[in-house]
Parts: sequence; structure tokens; C-alpha cells
Amino acid sequence: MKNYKLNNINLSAISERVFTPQYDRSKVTAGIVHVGIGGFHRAHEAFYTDELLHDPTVTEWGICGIALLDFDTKIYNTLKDQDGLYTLIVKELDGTLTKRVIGSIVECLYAPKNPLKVIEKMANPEVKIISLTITEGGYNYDEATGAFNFKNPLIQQDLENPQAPKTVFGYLAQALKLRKERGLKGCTIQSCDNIQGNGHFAKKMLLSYVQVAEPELVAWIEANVSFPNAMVDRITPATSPLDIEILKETSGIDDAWPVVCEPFKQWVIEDDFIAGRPAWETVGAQFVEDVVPYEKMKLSLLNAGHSVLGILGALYGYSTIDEAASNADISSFLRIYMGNEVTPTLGDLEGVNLKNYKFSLIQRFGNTYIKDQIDRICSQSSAKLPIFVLPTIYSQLERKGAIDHAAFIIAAFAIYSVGVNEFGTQLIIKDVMETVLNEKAIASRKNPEAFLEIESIFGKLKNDSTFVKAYLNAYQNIVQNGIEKSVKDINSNVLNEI
Ligand code: CS2
Repeated sequence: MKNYKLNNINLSAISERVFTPQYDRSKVTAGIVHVGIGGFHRAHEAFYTDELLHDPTVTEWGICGIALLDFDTKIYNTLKDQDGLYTLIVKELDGTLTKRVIGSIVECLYAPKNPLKVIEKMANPEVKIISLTITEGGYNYDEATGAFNFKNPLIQQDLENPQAPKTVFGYLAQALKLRKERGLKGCTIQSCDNIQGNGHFAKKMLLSYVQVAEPELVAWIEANVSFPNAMVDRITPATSPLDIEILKETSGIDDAWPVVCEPFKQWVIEDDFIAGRPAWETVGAQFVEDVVPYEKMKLSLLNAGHSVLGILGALYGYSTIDEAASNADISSFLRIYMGNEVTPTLGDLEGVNLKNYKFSLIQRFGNTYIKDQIDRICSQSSAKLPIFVLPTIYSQLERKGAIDHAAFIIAAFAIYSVGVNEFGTQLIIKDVMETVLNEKAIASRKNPEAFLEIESIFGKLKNDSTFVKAYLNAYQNIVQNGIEKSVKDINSNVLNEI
């Protein structure tokens, strides 16, 4: 089979083999600027938008992707080289691959080289939405103080050099300032990250920054920019070299960075778009008045479930999520955690069948074709656990509910952070707090409470005697009896009920 490099010129030849955009991309303008063009955005918002662009009346909702960091150089070069095109490979539950070329990213900009161009683009009146996938850590929040972290040197540099920002906050502040100065309309800033109340949180963080950087802009933002909350969902593992090879072999498409994902997708959004929005509801997104319950459910069941499988899985020596999910003891642990500790904190979720949701998660985690990497799931856990697991702990402590499994997760994370499991396998810790995590994890061997002293992750949790007792029990149990026996122990005598 002849191989075609993925780009505009080869698109019609490629369309003989896989589904390609059936719309004229040259007519599509960018009404959306998106910061963070990693796998998740390309499997989710860009996919929904590609579906939508198949409606011939829709031409104003293309995406301009922004590569914000030096780290994004590779994806920028790839997309530029491929005219913004990439292949989305859905790994179905029966192992078949559904491939499709996505065309919704019609422009790409590289911020480190040309920051002013990015600021101008964000201020362009054609742009109605600036959406973000900047990861949980990208919001620059300090769990210890509950405030925006002005100590971050990049934030300091943005305050000193507003015309050459490095952080998303520096860019947004300057772009909104231009809109205000030019008498233009505001826009929507749409967070697509896994954070409870992500829109409101983005607003709070941005306003904290603007209060210091451009104080006279605060009132204008309050009046002219909206920040809808949203729940986003689609499991998107890192693309492996094998995925690239298989695409080439099975379809003759030479794509330097395809995206692989699961078949499931969900997007629940608050309908609060001050400058208008695409009709994403026509392609499967749900617009609701209050997204908070959906977010809470997803973060504390799916994302926390991932962390459970990731951290325990690493201690057992597994490397993919489905391996951990197929271990009977880890699976019981997860069911008990979801059923006994998370579910009581969720209250009544109108219109959602929680039991079905939890069953579907077990199925999704077990998809053996996804091969989601435990390394990916455990990466940046210092930013994830405060969002995915700690709210469950606080809520259960308040209502005097069970916390043993949650405390076990934190103890397992302390042991994981040593960087090697009990079988001698090195664990790859990818975390901005790696050094502190490792230091405290090692100190915890003598005094396990040392780990809880990391205030920027655990806040004041170390002062709660009920939690500390459960944590110490779990820690000692793992150290003395090994991970496998301690997981069996903690599960014993508890109903395995989701
Ligand atoms: C994962 C998420 O990063 C993580 O730890 O839980 O990336 C998860 O796969 C997505 O949120 C799924 O929607």
C-alpha cells in the first residue's frame, strides 16, 4: 500500500481509506482560540467541532491552536507540517480501530517565538471563545493558602514583561486589555480541565492575576467575559510509536502524531457564552444550567478511580491501567472506595443513574486495547489528588463517614513517591513537585506523618486526627505486609459494592 503523508495535498487520496473532513477547510475561520493542543483537546473539543463543521452553514467556528510553552514545540511543528490535520484513532471495545482525519484546527501559533501575534489573535473580534486545556497544575493555585501563587517565577516575569508573557494568565490579561482599549466586545474563556467548577476557578485565578497586573481591567472582565463551567470526558492515553506504525501499516497514513482514545465521550457545559457559541449540542454535547454535580461525579469517580488504579498499579508493578483494573483485589478496592466513600458525598444527581455510571467506569478502565499508561495517570499527582481525592476525604470527615480506603490511597502515594516499589522496580515520577515528594517520602520511612507536611498538597489535613490514624494504619500495613496483602486486608469485611 502506498503511504501518504498527512497534509492538505494528500487529503483526497487519504479519503479513499479513512473518513476525512467533507467541508472546505479554506473557508473556515477561527472563532475559537485554544491553548494546549495536546491529545485530550484533539480527542475532545476538536473532535466535536470537526463534527459540527460538517454542517455547511457553519464556517466561523474553526480552531486556532496555541502552542504556549517550549514544551509544545513538537506538536506545533507537527501540526504545521500537516496543515493542522491529524488522525483520531478510536480504540473500540472489541479492539477494532475507527480512524478519522480531523480538520477543525485551521490555524496554529507558536507563542514562544511570537507572543504579540498570539495576544493579537486572542484579541481578534472574530474570536468569540478562548478555550483552555492547561492541566490541573496550570491554574497556578496554592492548596496551602487557597490563593493564586504569585511566587511562581514565571508569573513574576509576566508581571515584569507584559508584552512577552510566558503563562496563560499573562496572555489573557494582555489580550483582554487590548479588547477593552479598542472598544471591542468581550469573549468567553472556557476551561476544559479536570477541576471542580473549572470555569469559575479560571475566573478566580485570572482575576487574582489581573488585580495585580492590570487592576483597571478587573471591572471590564467582570462585565464582558464569561467563564462557563464544564465537565469534559474522554480517556486519551499518550500516543505510542506502535500506534503510529499501525496507522501506517493498516491505512498507509504517515501521521507524525495521531491521537488515540476510547469510544466514550461526554461534554456537559453551562450555557454561558457571552459572545455566542457553536451549536455543539447538535453533535452530542449537553448544555445544562448547573454542571457542578456532573463535574463532582466525574472527578471523584473517574479521575480518582484512575489515580487509585495508577498508584496501586505502580506499587504492584503494572504498567497499564487495564492490568491494574483486572487484578481482583485492586478492583475490589476501587469498588469499595467508589461505593462506600465517594458515593455518600455525591448527594442526589438529578437525571444521572449513578450505578450505571460506576459500572460503565469499570468497563472503561478495563478496556484492554486502550493501554492507558500508569505513568501518564500518576504524572502530576501532586496537582491531581487535591482535586480528585481530597474533597471526598474532607466531605467524609465532616459527615463522619468511612475514609479508610481514601487514607490508604494517600499512604500508597507516600510510598510510591519514594520512586521504587517493593519489587525493586523504578517508578517514573513526573511531577513538578518531584523533589519535595521524594524528600518527604524518604523522611516518612522514619516518620510517616512527614509526607502530610507538604501543605501545598495536603493543606491542613495533617491536623485531623481521624484521618492521620487511618493514614498511619494504612502506611504501616503496606510497609510491614507488602502491598498485595495490605490491599486484601483493607478490603476484608467491607462489602464489595459499588
Ligand atoms: C486522568 C485523565 O489525568 C488523569 O489522571 O484521569 O486524563 C482522564 O483520563 C480524563 O479526564 C478522562 O476524561
